[in-house]
Amino acid sequence: MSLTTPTDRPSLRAAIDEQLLKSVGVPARDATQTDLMKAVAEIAREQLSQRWVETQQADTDDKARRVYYLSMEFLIGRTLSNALAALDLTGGAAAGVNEYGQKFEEVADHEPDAALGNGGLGRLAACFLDSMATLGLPSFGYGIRYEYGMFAQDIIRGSQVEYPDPWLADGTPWEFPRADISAPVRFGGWVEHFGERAIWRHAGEVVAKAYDMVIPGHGTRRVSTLRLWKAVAPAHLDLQAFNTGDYGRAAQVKNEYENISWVLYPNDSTPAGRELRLRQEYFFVAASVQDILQRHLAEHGSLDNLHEKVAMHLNDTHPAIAVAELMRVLCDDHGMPWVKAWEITRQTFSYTNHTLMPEALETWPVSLMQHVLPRHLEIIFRINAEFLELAATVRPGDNGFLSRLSLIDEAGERRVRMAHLSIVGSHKVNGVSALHSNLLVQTIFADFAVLWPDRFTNMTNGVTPRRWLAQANPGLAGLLDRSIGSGWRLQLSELKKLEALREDAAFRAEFMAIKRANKARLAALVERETGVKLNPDSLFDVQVKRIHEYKRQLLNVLHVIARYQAIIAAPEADWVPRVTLFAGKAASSYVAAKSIIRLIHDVGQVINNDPRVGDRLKLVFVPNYGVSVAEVIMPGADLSEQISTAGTEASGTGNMKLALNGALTIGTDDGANIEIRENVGDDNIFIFGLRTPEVAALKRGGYQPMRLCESNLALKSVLDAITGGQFSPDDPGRYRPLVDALLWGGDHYMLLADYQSYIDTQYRVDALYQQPEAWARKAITNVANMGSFSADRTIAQYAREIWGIPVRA
Ligand code: 26V
Repeated sequence: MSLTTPTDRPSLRAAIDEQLLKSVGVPARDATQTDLMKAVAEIAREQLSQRWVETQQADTDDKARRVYYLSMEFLIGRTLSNALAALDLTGGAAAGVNEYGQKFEEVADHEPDAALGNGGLGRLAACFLDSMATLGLPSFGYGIRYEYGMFAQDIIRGSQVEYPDPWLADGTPWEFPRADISAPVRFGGWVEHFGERAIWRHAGEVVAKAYDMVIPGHGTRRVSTLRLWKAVAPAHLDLQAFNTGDYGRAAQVKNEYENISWVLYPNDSTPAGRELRLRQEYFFVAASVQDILQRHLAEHGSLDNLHEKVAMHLNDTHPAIAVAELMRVLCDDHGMPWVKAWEITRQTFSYTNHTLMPEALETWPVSLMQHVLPRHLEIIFRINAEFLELAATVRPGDNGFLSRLSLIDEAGERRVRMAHLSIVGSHKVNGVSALHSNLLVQTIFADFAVLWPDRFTNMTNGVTPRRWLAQANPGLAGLLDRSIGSGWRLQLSELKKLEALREDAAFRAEFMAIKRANKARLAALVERETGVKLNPDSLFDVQVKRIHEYKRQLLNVLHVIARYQAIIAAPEADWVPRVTLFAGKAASSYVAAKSIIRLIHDVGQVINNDPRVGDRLKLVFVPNYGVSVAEVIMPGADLSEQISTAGTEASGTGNMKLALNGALTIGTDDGANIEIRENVGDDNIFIFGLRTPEVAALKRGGYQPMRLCESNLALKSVLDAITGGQFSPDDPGRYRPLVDALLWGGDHYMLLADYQSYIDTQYRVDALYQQPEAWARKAITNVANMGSFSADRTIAQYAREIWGIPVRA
């Protein structure tokens, strides 16, 4: 099957006509762009359905070993273009749409993003599904069918405002409701014991209903399934209240159950919502485990070989309760002896950690767990008792060791440590970059690594080249197809062939012309969204990701202000025109992150409207960052900002998408930046700042940010401009807290320690940009060496080393 974009396919005009009538319900002559989008989607849907049926049939016939990826988040984005590409219908659909006098890109723009995730962890899950399907792995993703996804971000007078994201309001052509697949999920109540046997007398029950999204593989007819659960109140509950005529009460009861799948949790949440979060986690895990066991029993008739046929993967600790749930089902529902059930459970699960940040490590109060999941709490206590007994044999008498390992944190209110449950309940645990995996065993999981050194491993993240190159950057994809063939879509290491073309001046010119066109496309988006006009010949410097102090968007802003002051001081100098572009969302309760967004806008107002600056510097913030916005930004970037404090960014995947699209990285020695450097070579990346051990040493030795400020006049002048109200004349104290956190609050993420190194490096970036041929060579070198950052490589590694599933070469 050809994987190039076909231009010579027969138009799908007739099929679109038919779908407009059959599924959309409008005559062809009245069809809007949205109608056309839906009609084309229906054509793809039908073919996806065929492939899904074939795949399930084949896997059932083979009694295949399957992998189940349990994740609270799947940041899918749009589906149409990806589905058409996988089905080899891209050219035909575009031609068909053209016959209605419409452009395909505009039609496709009417599809809302499925934004069922916060950031990197959720997008990684989506890239992984694409790779699992493409590699043909018998696989399912399991998650929640949130009615409301990631909030939509608007900017009002410089500040973030959040709006709900009712992405399903107009229905979606991409889901297949499976009316016959549902699972009861129980909560609360108490436990009764009869000798060895425990019976959970639950207090409430909700039904999980399955909705499937079909994830097509590329270059194969095989697909993966994303099965999402919706919470529905049990029918008898509705009836009771209805029969008494109390409709208000009926609705209230229904809501109490159905709110479980209403809304995606933003990254940091309020205490009020925490119980609901725990219910969400258990809800989708319990439904998924039932579904998995049912499939297994239908094929094998016994649970004794579960671990031989089933791999369940925990995407962070959010689904960790699955360990206790599987134990409960095996022992309580199927009467399996504890020891045997534990062996099977441990062989079945594996766990990926995605962050070292202490505040993101999940723990649940024992009291809350007692209230919501009393039987699971008992099971966790028993797992813990047996685990600590074993640990005590390794270091007899070392109580510190035992209390650090315990699944229960006994300091203050007793809490269940979900990461500990995940480690104890899994046969493999991995981090997401080489550095991160090393830090895990040296720091937060060091005691576990003493017990089980072989349990810990690394799986460096990757991204799918189908979405992040073929779909997002058709210009570059076309050039690659013409120059090195189309094999890179399935074998990203083919990009290495670009190294030979790097010395070809005509190739470089074409490569940079495509970059220029992508920058113009991005500039058009920026103008539409913000009203600011950008010069596409400027250096486009982008930092796009969640807004968080550890990611140090504020350090980037300090550089922008320093540059602004330098331009004002020497307007005649040979400035490289630069655009600094930000995009990203702040958690709604994260005050400092929201303040950084506002600072970006306030500084942008001043700089963008200062006639002394002109095109030399622009600062823009693209609102409502998400998958679809990223698809426009990644191809239009010259410079990728990856400037987290060393040791804080587990991996980063935006760094990979940007480099794959020909951006050079300016970054710290952190996460996957390190592996990107190893691949592209030191001369093709700008690394600055303290390294992880230096960060740790400086912290130990007594870090004094104020000293750094006092000894650096330019830095002092930048901070003075902020605190003096230059960017907020109406409210000069607005950014006091941000600056105080640096000078007086200990500068937790060490912005000032890295400041001068960062500024110096930015000037090295300018110098390179002034040599367009040298820049082009380095940009091409970056693309050429991104082969190992394909999610296909990552998934093949998981399949072989963790899940034990055979993959083709
Ligand atoms: C924590 C919580 C806490 C409770 C409320 C909801 C919620 C949602 C997410 C998280 C943890 C987020 C962890 C995360 O996204 N880590 C990112 O994972 C990427 C994929 O491995 C990686 O590239 C990024 O470096 C890492 O920050």
